[in-house]
Amino acid sequence: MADDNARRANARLGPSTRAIHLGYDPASAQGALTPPIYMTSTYAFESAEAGGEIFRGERAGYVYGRTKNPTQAILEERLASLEGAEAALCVASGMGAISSTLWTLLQAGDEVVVDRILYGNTFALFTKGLTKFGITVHLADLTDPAAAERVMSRKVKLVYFETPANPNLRLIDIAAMSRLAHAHGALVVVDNTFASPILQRPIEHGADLVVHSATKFLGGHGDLLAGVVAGPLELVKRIRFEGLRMLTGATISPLTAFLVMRGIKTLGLRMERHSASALAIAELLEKSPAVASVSYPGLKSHPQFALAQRQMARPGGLIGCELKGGMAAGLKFMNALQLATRAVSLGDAETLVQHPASMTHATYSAAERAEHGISDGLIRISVGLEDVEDILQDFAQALEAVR
Ligand code: 3LM
Repeated sequence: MADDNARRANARLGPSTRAIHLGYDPASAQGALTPPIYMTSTYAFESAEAGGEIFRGERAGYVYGRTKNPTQAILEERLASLEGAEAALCVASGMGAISSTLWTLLQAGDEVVVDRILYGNTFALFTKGLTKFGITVHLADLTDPAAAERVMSRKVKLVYFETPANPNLRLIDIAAMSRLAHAHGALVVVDNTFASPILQRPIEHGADLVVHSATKFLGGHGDLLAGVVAGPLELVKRIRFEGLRMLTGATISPLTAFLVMRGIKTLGLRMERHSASALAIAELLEKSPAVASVSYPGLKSHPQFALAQRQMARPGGLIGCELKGGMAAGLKFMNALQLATRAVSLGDAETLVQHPASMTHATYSAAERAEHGISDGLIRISVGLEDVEDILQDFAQALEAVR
C-alpha cells in the first residue's frame, strides 16, 4: 500500500526525476545508490510449493532470466512511466522489440498497414520476414490520410510507423492515424526511437504500443544494443511470455539494462542539447548553396512544421540533408568531415553522419533507392553533444569542400 502511494506520488514528478528515482529504494539493497546488477540466469525457490505458486502466477517472483530480471524490472518501470504506459518490456535490441511485438500480435491471414519510410531492417522484417508466414503487408504513405484510408479494412490488425521517420525525418500525425486505425479495429504501433519519450509520447496521442531502439537516445552513449516495447499491461505481458520467451528469446543482459538505466538519467538534458545544436546546424545547412533541401522538424521550411509543434516538445537531434551534387557530392562531403564521425546509428554523444546511398543502401540499385525515398545526395546527421561551435565549423568546412 505504502508502495502504491509512493508510486502515485512519483507519477506526478517530472520525467527526469522519474528517470532517476522511480522504482528503487536504496534501503532494499544495503543503501547502494545505484541499483545492483543481478547477474543471474536462474532463481532459487524457497520450497517446492513456493516454486509452484510462482510458476502459476499466484505469487510474485522470478523463475528464469529469459523473461525478466530485477535490474531490468526497475528500468522497465522507469521507461513505462516516461512513455505514459502501463507497462514496458526491455529486450536485447530494437529489432528484438519489434519482432517480439509483431510475432505476438499477428498470425497467418492477418493484414498490416505500414508506412513506406521505415528503418531498413524493420522494412525487411515486414516485407521479407512476415510475408513468409502468411501475413499481407500493405505499404502506404501514412502522411496522407486518404492513402491510409484506401488500404484500411477490417482484416488489418495493426498499423505501424515511425515518426520522425528514418532516414528522411517526415512526420506522421499519431492522433489522426490512431483514430483511423481504431475505427477499423486495428492496433497502432509507433517506433519512437528518433524522438524519445522526452520529446514525444505516442500513447498520449492515441497509439497503443510504442517501440524503441534503446541503442540510440535512451542508451545515449553508443556502447550497447537494447530495445523497448511499452503499452497496456495485458499486451506487454503477452509480448513478454509469447514473443520474448517463446518466439525470439531476445533477452536483454542485466548489465545492459543497468547501462540503459544510467543513460536515461541524463535523457532530458541530452535531448535539450541535441535539439538546440541540431537547430543551429540545420540553419547552417539551409543557408549553404551546396544544399538542395534540409528536412528538420524545427525548421519552418519542414512541410509538417505545424504538426511538429503539436506533437513534439522539441525537434530532436536528427537532420536529413539533400546535397545538390548527388552521389559525388555525398562522397566528397563525407570524406571532408574531420570532427563528425562517418557511421551508422544515432543518438550518441558523438555527431554521426551517414550517407545512405554509399552506406546503408549501397546494395540497392539507383531505382530501388528512389523507390525508398533515398536520393543519392541524402545525408543523415545525428547531432551529438560536442560544443556546437565545433560541429558548426566542421560542417561549414565540409560544405565548402563540395561547392
Ligand atoms: C540506423 N537504426 O543507423 P537496433 N528502429 C529505428 C532504428 O533507427 C533502428 C532500429 C529500430 C540504425 C542502426 S543500421 C546498420 C544501424 C527507427 C536502428 C533497430 O536493433 O537496436 O539496432 O534497432 O538507422
